[in-house]
Amino acid sequence: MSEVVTLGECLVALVAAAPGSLAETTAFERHVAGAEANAAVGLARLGHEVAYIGRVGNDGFGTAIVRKLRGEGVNVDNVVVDDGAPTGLMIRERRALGAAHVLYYRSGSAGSRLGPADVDAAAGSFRGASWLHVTGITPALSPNARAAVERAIALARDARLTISLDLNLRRKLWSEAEAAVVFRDLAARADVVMGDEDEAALATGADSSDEAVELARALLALGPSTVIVKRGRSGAVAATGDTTIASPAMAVPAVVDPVGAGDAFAAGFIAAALEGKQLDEALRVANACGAAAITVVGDMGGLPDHAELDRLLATTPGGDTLR
Ligand code: KDG
Repeated sequence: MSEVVTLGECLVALVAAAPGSLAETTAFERHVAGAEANAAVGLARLGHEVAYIGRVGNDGFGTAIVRKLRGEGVNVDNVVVDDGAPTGLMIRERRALGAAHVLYYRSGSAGSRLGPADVDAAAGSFRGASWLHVTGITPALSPNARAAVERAIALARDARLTISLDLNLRRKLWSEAEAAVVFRDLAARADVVMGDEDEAALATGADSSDEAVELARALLALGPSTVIVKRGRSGAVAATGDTTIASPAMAVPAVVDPVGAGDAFAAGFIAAALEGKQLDEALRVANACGAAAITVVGDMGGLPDHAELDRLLATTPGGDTLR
């Protein structure tokens, strides 16, 4: 039986083997990626049972994804191998300076064909689980993928699961105006909402230059009971009820690959919450997982297990209650 259920599109990421522009890159490493799959693997490494719902193509990349997730201990009973579409692909530069370009080859992919019937077929996974994790990427993929997220939230509500939403705005997939409507709608039905300052501002209509505490308060007003505003190198701010907590980021000597930090953060937060940790401690765990993720190339390579997490936590300070 799984504690956590998640769903989304798991992709193959071809990541440049060395920093530089895509135009000059000739060698790529093949990684498995996808926000929810990253979070699933992060949770599995921390000892939690996770069920992943999704679709892959009937091709070598799809096989690689299923083998990777299964090998990490994620339950893949509800990953459908779709004969009608290829596995989605993304290609990523690595940059020593500035933002790295990402190309998506995922329009019409197997993962984007996820639908409510796939979630219904996995209904058994919701019974006995404690947590559903969704992101703002899946509803951007297609109307049926958005309906799958809606269906998962409905099943989770019926089964009294805690629902977390990581906003994860992807401007290549939809417009900010489209995303804002869906973010607000999903946030109203989630218990925990997390996002960076831009995403929080988009969802709430606030200004992204507002203080993180104000952004957190604005997110809370959308309906969730706990919210987290992620601030990269400045750590994270969480709010629940009248309490607001700031937690510093863990210092990382060199950022090797920043992609996947948010998913590692989500995995750490959910794991800590499932283990009964208080909000300040859950933030500390989440920040440590996010830091670990960016020290390794690829989204999943740096996700820590419990032993590594404990070593990292031994070196990090706690957070401050702001009010
Ligand atoms: O959070 C990391 C993800 O961005 C990456 O793995 C791919 O899911 C992905 C996306 O849509 O960008």
